[in-house]
Amino acid sequence: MVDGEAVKAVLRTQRVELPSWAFGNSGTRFKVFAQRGVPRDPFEKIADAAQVHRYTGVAPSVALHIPWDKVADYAVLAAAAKDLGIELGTINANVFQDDDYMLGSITNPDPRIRSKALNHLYECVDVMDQTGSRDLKLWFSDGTNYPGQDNIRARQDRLAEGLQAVYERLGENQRLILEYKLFEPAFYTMDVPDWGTSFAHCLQLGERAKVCVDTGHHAPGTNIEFIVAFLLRAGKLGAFDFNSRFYADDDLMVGSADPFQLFRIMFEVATAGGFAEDTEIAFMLDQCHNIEPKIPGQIRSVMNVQEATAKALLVDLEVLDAAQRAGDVLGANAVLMDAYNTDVRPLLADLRSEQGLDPDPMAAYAASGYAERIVAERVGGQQAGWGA
Ligand code: LRH
Ligand code: MN
Repeated sequence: MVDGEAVKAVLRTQRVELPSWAFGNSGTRFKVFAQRGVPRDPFEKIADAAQVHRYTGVAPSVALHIPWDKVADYAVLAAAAKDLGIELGTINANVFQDDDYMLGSITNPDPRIRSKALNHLYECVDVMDQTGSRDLKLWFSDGTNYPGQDNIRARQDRLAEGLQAVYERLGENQRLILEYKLFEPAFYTMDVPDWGTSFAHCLQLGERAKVCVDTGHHAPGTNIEFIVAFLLRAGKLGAFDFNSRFYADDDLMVGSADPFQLFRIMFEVATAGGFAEDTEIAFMLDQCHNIEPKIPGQIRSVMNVQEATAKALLVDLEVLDAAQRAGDVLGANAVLMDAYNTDVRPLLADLRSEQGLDPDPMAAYAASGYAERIVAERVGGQQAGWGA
């Protein structure tokens, strides 16, 4: 039997990083629904992120997106975060919202536009120097919509050149995290469409270049835990952008569409030692709460990550190993299903009580009055969003 205390000891060290943009308005091309009480600036976004950490105890950092979170002085924002008991995390670059990037950013045929995009990436490294962030996350919307529109190999040359230039600008304790995506906004080729392309570029760049697995960025039916196991074995899994989807890049709450898939992913992380206190993996959420309240949506998402992790840690590895060696297919599968079918909510409630937290974070937040307070206080001004 797996020792519940040992599982709790690992869960106590878990860290889930929140996306600042999840607290702003978001939507689809059809509509971005505004919600009352939404932050108007990065300071209000980190205040909301701090609420999630306050009630879950495992969300001590918030990722920023530049320029959505542009401020005059990032050291002031970092100090404000510290006062709220959290810290600023991954810096996300944005070379996907400028008219100049219609045909690409660092892969654009026009060298003037490539250097403009590169300058933004350098600016993001400067922000990291001010916030003390370790990771620069790069997702490129770059791609083409029609066969023949551009030379696929030439774009890879430009991509490699741009990535090399950014990599050389990083400090020795800083990392480049390259995120891939199968499609959207480009619909014929994306220049970083899959894990293999990101992996190959990261291998070429060096030790401090790692792959980001966004769970919404694969073709339907993709076995994401295989990708995770492969990247872990190669020491190239740098980060997750957790969310879930029924169809495309739906950015729904992690674990809401397919909790069994999340469990299978966390099982590969657990068996590769990825939940060690000094883990190199950044466990981030990348979600949009288009119609649901955003802070409770983030709290629920963090709890879904905790539940999947707890179930993964409950797998009896000794019994599993014996069954696998014996070729006992059903026996081995049953070991995993037993863990997955275990109700871990009492264990997590105990853990929270032991951490001095309310065992029910959703109820505790609802009872805090914070939601009503921000609706009353945040009147006027420009609500935060993607600015798309
Ligand atoms: C692209 C993406 C990327 C972010 C953006 C908010 O789909 O997953 O990680 O920059 O969403
Ligand atoms: Mn993402």
